[in-house]
Amino acid sequence: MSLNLRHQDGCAVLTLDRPQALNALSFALIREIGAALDEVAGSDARALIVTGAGDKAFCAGADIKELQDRPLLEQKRGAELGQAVFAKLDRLPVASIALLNGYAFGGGLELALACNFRLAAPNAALGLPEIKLGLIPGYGGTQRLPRLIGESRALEMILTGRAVKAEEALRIGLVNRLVEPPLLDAAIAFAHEFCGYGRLAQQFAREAVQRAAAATLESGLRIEADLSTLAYRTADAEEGMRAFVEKRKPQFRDG
Ligand code: DAK
Repeated sequence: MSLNLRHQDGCAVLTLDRPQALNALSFALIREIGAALDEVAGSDARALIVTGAGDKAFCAGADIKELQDRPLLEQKRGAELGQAVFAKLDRLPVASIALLNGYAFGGGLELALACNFRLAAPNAALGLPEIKLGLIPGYGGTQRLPRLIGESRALEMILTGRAVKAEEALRIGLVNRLVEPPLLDAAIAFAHEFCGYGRLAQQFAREAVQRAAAATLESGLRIEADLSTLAYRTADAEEGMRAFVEKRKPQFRDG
């Protein structure tokens, strides 16, 4: 196994564990990530944190040694596998946080982009260096990066392969926050900012926001009207509003 899944303080913590290869994504590791995400989906975790073993890298990208000399059809299947596994993060019942503890390059950054949030350690460096190998991103980078930081900035990163350090990543909206060691504690504290609210309301909110990218404003507003009405029908909403009126802390039960 090149992956480690454990639970801590209500969070599932998924650690890419190939530090000798800077946690590079072999196809076997991508499959393991897929299986682990299924496990997280079925667990009672309230958030997912994805990080890399060691203090040097979150993930240095696709395993370049493995990528060489493969038939085109196999390459296409590989891209589809990576895309499908990373897309599982969109459908996960809980929000996901990429804890970038060093290099986040190529497929590693694409994995982080598929998470809902990104936290950057002081030594984080984020980039899509595929162009330097004669390649272009294949695990969602050309689609998710422009949605996050805009077309022009995304193209600059993709065409130059330039790595962006933590401060710049924060400034351009590529990461949500900078975090200091102990990094996992910082990520768990971030998760706890939303973990205590009802899971259903969080799922509806994530779905409404995720669908904004593909929808016209008109159809997006309809989706929001439907999902906000559905949220209103939950026991958690009833409890939340009653607790406000009774001036007490709500007890959400995910119902
Ligand atoms: N793959 C395999 N091994 C890697 C690796 C990688 N991506 N990155 C690092 N390593 C290995 C190194 O080979 C070295 O192993 P040994 O030589 O000791 O056996 C070990 O990790 C330590 O690395 P370095 O000695 O290079 O460490 P440094 O601190 O000097 O440099 C670095 C760190 C991150 C700057 C450097 O390692 C580096 O530039 N790494 C490569 C970054 C990169 O180019 N990543 C891949 C981008 S391409 C697809 C289409 C496209 C893609 C995928 C699929 N399909 C159509 C299926 C593209 C994906 C990408 O991610």
